[in-house]
Amino acid sequence: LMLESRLRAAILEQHLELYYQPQVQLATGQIVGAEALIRWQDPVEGLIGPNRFIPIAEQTGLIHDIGLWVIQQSCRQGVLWQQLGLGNLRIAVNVSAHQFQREGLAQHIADTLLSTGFEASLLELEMTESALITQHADAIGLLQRLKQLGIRLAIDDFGTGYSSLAYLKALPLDVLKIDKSFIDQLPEHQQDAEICKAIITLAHTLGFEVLAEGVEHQAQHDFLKQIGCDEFQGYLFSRPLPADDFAALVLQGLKQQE
Ligand code: G
Ligand code: G
Ligand code: MN
Ligand code: NA
Repeated sequence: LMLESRLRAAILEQHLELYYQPQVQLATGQIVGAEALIRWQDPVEGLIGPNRFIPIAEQTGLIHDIGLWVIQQSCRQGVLWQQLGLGNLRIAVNVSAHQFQREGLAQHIADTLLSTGFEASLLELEMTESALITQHADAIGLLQRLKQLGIRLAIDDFGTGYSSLAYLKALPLDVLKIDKSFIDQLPEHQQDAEICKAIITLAHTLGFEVLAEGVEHQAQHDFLKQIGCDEFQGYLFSRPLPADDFAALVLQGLKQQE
């Protein structure tokens, strides 16, 4: 309860902040987008991570206001980066199951795209398979409505939840994000290596892209590139960064290409 009232205050006092982790194309090494990851900058405690306050936000319903803010802030940031010459960067936003249960998410996203001028095709929603499928009676209908806005849809932590092949076939997805647990022991772990290859083949067959999460070592990177994974993110390339640091990293990359 203490944390709940402090979280309410943090929202009002604008102490929530988005960090951005680069998403990198394996074939070219270029930054093609970012995952937005929320942080709470407490004046006393310092940086508080989402694992501590998102569950409370979900229990109290504060997740709805926070979630809308995350989407709006991401779109604003994307437009700002375009104006700064960073190019057409995609921004991926995490959406919790609770946000799907309330009407109006699609409408809010449509309104936000319009008011910010951010291109729909550059906004990506990340959701976990379990959240989507067990929490929503008409997951396919909801995703179709979101897809009609022109945004991209990604399954987060792929491989750890409950999605059936029938669902994968029916859902209008763009990206599967392979969970870090399958990446950790690459390339030595024979089963994980085969699982990653199988996910990539399956995803490409269905017309989805694949992003590997939590890549920390060069050998993981090289293996994923070799087996045709499209993108990766992880500490090997960069931790999640404050917006200005992210922009500096992208500009540095663009300079090196010249
Ligand atoms: O950065 P990391 O510690 O950054 O994130 C921890 C967890 O918090 C992850 O599971 C991530 O998906 C979740 N998370 C980060 N930002 C958000 C957000 O804006 N909304 C929701 N619902 N979850 C988030
Ligand atoms: O659940 P989700 O995939 O949205 O959250 C990703 C989480 O993983 C975030 O907390 C993010 O900060 C963290 N993360 C990103 N890259 C790495 C990595 O290379 N190693 C580890 N240990 N965590 C990472
Ligand atoms: Mn995520
Ligand atoms: Na994930």
